[in-house]
Amino acid sequence: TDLFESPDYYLIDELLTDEHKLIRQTVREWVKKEVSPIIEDYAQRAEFPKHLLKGLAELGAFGPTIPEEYGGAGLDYMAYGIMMQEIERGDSGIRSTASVQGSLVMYPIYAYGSEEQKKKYLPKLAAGELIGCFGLTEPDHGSNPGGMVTNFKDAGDNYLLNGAKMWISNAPFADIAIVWAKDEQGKIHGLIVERGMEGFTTPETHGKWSLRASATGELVFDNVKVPKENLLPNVSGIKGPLGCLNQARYGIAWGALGAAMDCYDAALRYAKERVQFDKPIAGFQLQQKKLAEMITEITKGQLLVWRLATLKNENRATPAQISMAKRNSVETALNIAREARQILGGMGITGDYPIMRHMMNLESVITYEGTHDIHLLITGMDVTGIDAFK
Ligand code: TGC
Ligand code: FAD
Repeated sequence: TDLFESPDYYLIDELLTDEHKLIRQTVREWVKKEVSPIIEDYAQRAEFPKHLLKGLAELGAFGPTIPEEYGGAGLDYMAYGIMMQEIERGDSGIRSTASVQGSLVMYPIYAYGSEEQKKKYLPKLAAGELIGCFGLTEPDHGSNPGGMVTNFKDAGDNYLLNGAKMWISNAPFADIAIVWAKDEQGKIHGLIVERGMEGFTTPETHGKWSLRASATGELVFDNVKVPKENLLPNVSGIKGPLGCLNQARYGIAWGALGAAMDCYDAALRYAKERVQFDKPIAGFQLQQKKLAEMITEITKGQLLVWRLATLKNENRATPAQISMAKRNSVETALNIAREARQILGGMGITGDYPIMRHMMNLESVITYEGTHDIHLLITGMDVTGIDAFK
C-alpha cells in the first residue's frame, strides 16, 4: 500500500502508546480515503468540503480532549496532537476547521461556560451537528486583539452587540460564533452569538491564494440582541481568548509537521524515481542536502512537540513554550515545502502533487494564531523579562 508513513528517524514511535498509534492509523486511513482524493479539487475551486464534517466528528477530532460526559473524545494531548498532524498532512484548511471547533469554540464553552451552556452546546458541537467559529481579530486589531472595538451594552433583557470581526475561519457557514467584545467598562468577555439573530451577518472573504479549501469570512454585528444567558460567565479580560489560543496553537505545532512530512514524503519518492543525466536526482549531492536537512528539521520538530505534549498532559506547558513550538513547526514546514517544491522541478507547481497547496496554506498558518514575529517576541519577552511589543 502507498499509505503515507510518517518519518520516524529517532524511533519516537517507541514513546507512543498503542492507543496513540491506533488513533494515528485511524485518522491516517480516513485522510487517505476521504481527504487526499478530493482536496486538490476543492482547493482549486476555493470551496470547503462540508461533507467531511461528519467524518471529522466521528473521528473525535472535534474536542478530542473534552471529557466524554460533554460529548468529547476524552483523549490526552498526545492523541490530540497526533490527530492534528494526520489531518494537516491532508490539508491545513481541514485541520483549521477541527482546531476552531475543538480549541476555539468547544474549549471556551468548556473552560469558561456555565453548566447549562456546556450541556446545551458541547455534545452537538462534538457531533458536528453545530459548527462554530471564533471571532477575535478585527479589521484594525490583529496582533493586538486587546485594542478591539467590538462592544456590547446592557439593554435590560439582553445585550446589544456592535462591531465587526475579520478573517474568521468557518464564519460563512457556522451556526454559532464565540465573539470577544468589550463591555461598557472596557472589559473583554466572550459571547455565544447564534446564526439567525437579527443584525448578525457573515459575509465570505473571496480571492484567497491560501487555505482555499477553508471558508473564511467576517462577522458583522449591527445592534444584535444577545440573550444574557449567552455570556460566558467564568472569564473576563484578554486572557480569556488567549487561553483558547494556547489550545489551538498547540494543535498547530503538531499539525504543521504533518504538512512538512507530506512534502518530504512526496519529494523523497520523486527524487528516487526521477532520472536526469542518467541517474536518479536523489543521487545528486544538492538534492541530498535538501532531503537530509528536511528529515533533520522534521525530527527536531517531532521531539519538541512530543515533549510539549508530555508537559501539556501534566498541565505544565507554558504559553511561551507553546509559542516556540508553533513558530518552529510552521517555519520548518514552510521551508520544507519550498525546498520540496524545487526537488519536483516543474511538476512541483502542479496540483498533481500536494506540495504547492501545502506551501500556500502554510502562508496563512504562519500568520494566524499569532504571527511568526509575535511568537518570536513572546519568546523574547519570556527570556528577557522585557515586553518588546509596545
Ligand atoms: P499581556 O499584557 O501580555 O497579557 C494580558 C493578560 O493575558 C495573559 N496572557 C495569557 N493567558 C493565557 N494564555 C496566553 N497565551 C496568554 N498571554 C498572555 C497575561 O498573563 C495577562 O494576564 P493578567 O491576569 O495579568 O491580566 O497582553 P497583550 O494584550 O499585551 O498581548 C500580548 C500578545 C501580543 C502576545 C497577544 O495579544 C497575542 O498573542 N497576539 C496575537 C493575536 C493572535 O494570536 N490572534 C489569533 C486570532 S485567532 C486565529 O488566528 C484563529 S486561526 C484558526 C484556524 O483556522 O486554525
Ligand atoms: P497585523 O497585526 O496587522 O500584522 C502585520 C505585520 O506586522 C505582521 O508581520 C506582524 O508580525 C507585524 N507586527 C504586528 N505587531 C508587531 C509588533 N509589536 N512588533 C513587530 N511586528 C509586529 N482570527 C480570528 O480571530 N479567528 C479566526 O478564525 C481566524 N482565522 C484566520 C484565517 C485566515 C486564513 C487568516 C489569514 C487569518 C485568520 N485570523 C483569524 C486572523 C489572524 O489571527 C490574524 O491575521 C493575525 O493575528 C495577524 O493579524 P493581522 O492580519 O491584522 O496582521
